[in-house]
Amino acid sequence: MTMTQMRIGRAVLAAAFGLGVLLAGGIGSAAAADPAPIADVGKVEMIRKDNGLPPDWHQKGTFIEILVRSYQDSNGDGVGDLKGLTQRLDYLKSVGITGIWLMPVFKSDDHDHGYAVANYRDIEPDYGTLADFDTLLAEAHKRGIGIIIDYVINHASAAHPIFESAYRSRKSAYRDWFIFSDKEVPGWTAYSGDPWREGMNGAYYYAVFDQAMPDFNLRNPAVVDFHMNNLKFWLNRGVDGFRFDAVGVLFENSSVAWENQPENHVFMKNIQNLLDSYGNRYMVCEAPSDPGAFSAKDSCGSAFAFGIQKHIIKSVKMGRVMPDLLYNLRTLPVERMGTILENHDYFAGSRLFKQFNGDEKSYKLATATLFTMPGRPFVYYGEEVGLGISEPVEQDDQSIRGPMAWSAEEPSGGFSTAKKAFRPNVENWKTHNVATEQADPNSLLHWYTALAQLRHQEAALQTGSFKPISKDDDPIFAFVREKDGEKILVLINYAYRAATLDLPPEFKGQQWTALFPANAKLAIADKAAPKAAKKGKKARKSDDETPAFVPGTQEVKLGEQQVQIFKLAK
Ligand SMILES: [Ca+2]
Ligand SMILES: [Ca+2]
Repeated sequence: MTMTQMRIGRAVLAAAFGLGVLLAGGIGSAAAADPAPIADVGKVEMIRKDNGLPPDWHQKGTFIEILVRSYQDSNGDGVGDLKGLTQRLDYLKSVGITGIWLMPVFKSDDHDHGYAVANYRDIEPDYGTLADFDTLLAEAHKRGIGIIIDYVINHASAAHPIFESAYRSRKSAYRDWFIFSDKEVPGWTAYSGDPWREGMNGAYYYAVFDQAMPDFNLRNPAVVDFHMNNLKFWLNRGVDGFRFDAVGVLFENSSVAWENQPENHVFMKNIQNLLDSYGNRYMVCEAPSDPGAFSAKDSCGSAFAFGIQKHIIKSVKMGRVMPDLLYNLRTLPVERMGTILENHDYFAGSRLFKQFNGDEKSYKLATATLFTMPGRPFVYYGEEVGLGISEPVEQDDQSIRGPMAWSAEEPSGGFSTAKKAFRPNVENWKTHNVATEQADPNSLLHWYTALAQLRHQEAALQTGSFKPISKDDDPIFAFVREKDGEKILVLINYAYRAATLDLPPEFKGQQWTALFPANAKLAIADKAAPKAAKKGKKARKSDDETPAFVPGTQEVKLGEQQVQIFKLAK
């Protein structure tokens, strides 16, 4: 959730639902009528369903984040849908994808990103039906692909019937589902300013992101049940887990304690327990300001490793291993986390293609880092072909959510047959699309596919330990991943020139076989003596200290921006 998302949420809502009138308190008499039954309230019994995926499937492969609206239109209305996505599952499998994160697919009031949910138990009409969703899930499972769906706990759409009821009457059965105050609440400042919004009849309600997205009162057990029942609704259908939105702001205790509160972790642990009771499910949280804490076992168990993507990209741009990259890999539980290079929010960065100004060699170095370091890699749809920016758009974030480019065919690169899709084609759709890159063995798509498949096949790359050989500011990022006696050596030269790196003594005499590229040769040589070695300086044996020259020690050499991956021969 970002500021631009909030603004578009409000603008679209106000236009579509007359929310401006509602929020200005213009509707006073609506409470008299009996409300219609609300679709997503009520008990759901747990029905366990085996998803047929391998145990710990989510640790073994590569996820892709998909905005259904932008992926594939199946009926020519210019908007992506679930049937269209189902048609592309074979493609995703061919790239080596084993997990999909769907951005919100529930019925929503924003008709854009989907984070203003209007019904937690139905599909966004633009995307199709529950039956379409069930088909997508079954077809994904047939291909060994799991699907996790976005779920918003913190807030509903202001046009959700439960909030409309709560908003209009103090006597509403749902009044205590949200956070109201009968008087002004001074002294609060959140992301978009004062989170207390003026409601009807002198009341105020709490909405941390936007007036059109009121926060739930999660201290009310009925609200907890509401979410638990909705989660069961989807787990019963066979979804493989969830991506939870904005878990940093679930509970608020005061004007200086409204983010990352202890209650948030307890709440998320309860949800983790629910998923555990279904078995073989996976959940990952969005908590940009404290991802390590939310990755703990007593919290979400996994969260996105926000920050690391910037350190990877900066290392590539600077041509050396940034200290922050090594520091984060040392201090965060990255092996539990979801790792990314880009996503649907600008706060995580622009499209990679933009960040690297179309320089594919640099792009490939970042990708190689993502796929070989610990964590669960999450690719953002189109990242694998270098999808660029879509312009013009009304809000920044929409430009990084452009239509997927499948081919160079008019009108919209295979995304839709409509003359005008809901959003402009991305800037580089003619060159950076699936068909064009499938025909080019040096393309980004082939690079991604090879790395995703390598990671899928090597357990040490999935869940192995991580031991860096490089130190801060070295041009080459070198590390060893190890699991069950299998060792993989990763060498990534970030520098725009050939570079060398000292190797620890145990490399002497070891035999490494090439994994990537298949014809890679490990260029290890005895280290040449420095020309002006200080007299009398003793060689040090300990590799904890900066090594001085030791006769017979070795170094490895890589060409400019070269990537090599090896496996220790047995
Ligand atoms: Ca459509
Ligand atoms: Ca909240």
